[in-house]
Amino acid sequence: MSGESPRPDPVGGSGIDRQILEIFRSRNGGVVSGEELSRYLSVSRTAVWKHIKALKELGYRIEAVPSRGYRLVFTPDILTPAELSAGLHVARIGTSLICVDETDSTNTLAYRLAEEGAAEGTVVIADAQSRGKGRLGRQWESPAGVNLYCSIILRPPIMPVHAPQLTFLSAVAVAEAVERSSGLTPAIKWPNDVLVNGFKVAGMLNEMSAETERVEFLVLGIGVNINMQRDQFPPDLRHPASSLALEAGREVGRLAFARALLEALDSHYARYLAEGYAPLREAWLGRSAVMGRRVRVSGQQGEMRGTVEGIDEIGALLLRIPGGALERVLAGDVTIDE
Ligand code: BT5
Repeated sequence: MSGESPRPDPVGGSGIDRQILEIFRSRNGGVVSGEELSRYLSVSRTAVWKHIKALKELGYRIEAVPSRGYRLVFTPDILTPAELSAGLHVARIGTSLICVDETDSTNTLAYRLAEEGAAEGTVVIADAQSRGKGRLGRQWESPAGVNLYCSIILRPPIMPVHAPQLTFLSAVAVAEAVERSSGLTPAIKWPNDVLVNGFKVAGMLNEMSAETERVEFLVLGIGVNINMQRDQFPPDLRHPASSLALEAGREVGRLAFARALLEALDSHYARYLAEGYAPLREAWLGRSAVMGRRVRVSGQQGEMRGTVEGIDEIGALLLRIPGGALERVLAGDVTIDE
């Protein structure tokens, strides 16, 4: 497996492998002759054969049909720009896709690319992370081949104080993608854990570069446990955790999930830019697991109990505490009281 350099080919954002896959797809499982491929791609028959061999090594099943050509019979569930962008309907988020086998943290890589000028909507995806980051220096377990680890670069024209509004973008989009790809019913716990049947299946970590008056860029980091198995979870979890596959009782396609996620992020972000925070806040409240519930919040100032009444303009949790006062909580871990 290669390191963290983006791979333009095979099956990167451009190149012959991607074109071969596009031709196969346009035939819907039909046979394509080697001669046709070589003519279309302006390469030799031997070169075509070499590319087909490389695709097979990635897990594509391509049958040779004697004296007629080749046929694509199986596409692996791998996260590559070619597969992700096939049939993806987005205007901004996901128009530039960078997929690597492994990196320390997709957030770190995306942050670096953003500093170097990467465009808004650039998405960084890794099959595995060696030092996946949780909040407050915690670790995010990131085994290869089973989950989604991605980071999205945004450059919204907003003040830094409003940046927390966009933490809700990830949670709402993940919840929609969970529903679309697995049929499960997700709920969001403030600020942005996504739960299924009370188990944490996704976590988000946002990072920002800003001046006093202006956000330079935001990196939305999203980790989703898709097909992770029981024995792959670390032993001492902060919150009981699970994966979509464990909850649904069947494997869930990573590609289908990732496409659904990018489309949901793209449409909610477009709406945020056009209409502001209100629709996003409504969507978040509609899926909230904490709204109206009695909770405990532990943060830097210790523990607080109360009933959740909503979230405010800057994403703070509004908590009605015993005695009747309304507290605004800016950060902390929430536990729902039974
Ligand atoms: C989070 O932190 O939930 C944020 C996780 C963000 C991960 C994504 S992956 C792509 C991007 N690149 C990164 O480097 N990070 C982001 P927090 O609420 O602090 O939860 C972390 C805690 O959850 C850990 O201390 C563990 O107890 C537990 N945990 C670790 N790995 C987990 C997993 N895969 N699933 C569920 N819980 C996990």
